[in-house]
Amino acid sequence: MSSKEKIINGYRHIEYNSEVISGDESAERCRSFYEWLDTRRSVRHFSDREVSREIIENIIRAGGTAPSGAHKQPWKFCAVSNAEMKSRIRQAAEKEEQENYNSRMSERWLKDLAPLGTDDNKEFLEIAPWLIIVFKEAYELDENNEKHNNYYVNESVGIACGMLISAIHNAGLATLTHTPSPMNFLSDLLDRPKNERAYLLLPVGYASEEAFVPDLKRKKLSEISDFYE
Ligand code: IYR
Repeated sequence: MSSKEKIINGYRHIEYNSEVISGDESAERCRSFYEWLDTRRSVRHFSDREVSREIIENIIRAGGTAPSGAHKQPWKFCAVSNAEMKSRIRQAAEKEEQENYNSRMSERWLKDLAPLGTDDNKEFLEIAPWLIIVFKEAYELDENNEKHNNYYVNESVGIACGMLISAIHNAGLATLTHTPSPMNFLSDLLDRPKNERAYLLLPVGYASEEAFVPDLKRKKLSEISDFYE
């Protein structure tokens, strides 16, 4: 519990009590955090083993800690475990993906995807015990039903999804970022309000005992960074 407070622009601010740790401790923590994050992979082979609602709730809470433009928290996480609903989502997603793989995607795109081994079969949408569909809230309505656009919505929701994915990994669970395109069928199937747009679909569950992932390599530090010291 923080004790000190301050009023800024008429609003209460509370003291931020950051943990004070040594440089060595920081170095050790971020090395081991990176090594742990590096074990995460996008998984497409799931077990149907049950995952409790409590686990999903805390994963969503973790996603909801993300920073957002003007603290509008412009996200909604829809968690689906209902088998009938999952099956409807699979059917609609596969319909779009068939179009994508057979005509909408360019030759180059298909070539780039070849190493991942993806196709229009989205069996995982029924096998994984949960689907989390993330919606972004493009705008909010005030008391007079007037629209006000949210700020930096894509950035905010993207960050929240990153935190959600880390929380899923932390729970010993697997996921992948599935983006059936176009995704508006999700708004219809889940009967979402008009200010929400589907952003990302994440199947969540335990990886199946025999799960395979492509043998991909991440870019090296020197390829993903430039330092200006
Ligand atoms: N949405 C399709 C295709 C796809 C596109 C990209 I870019 C990927 O990295 C992976 C798949 C699908 O989910 O199969």
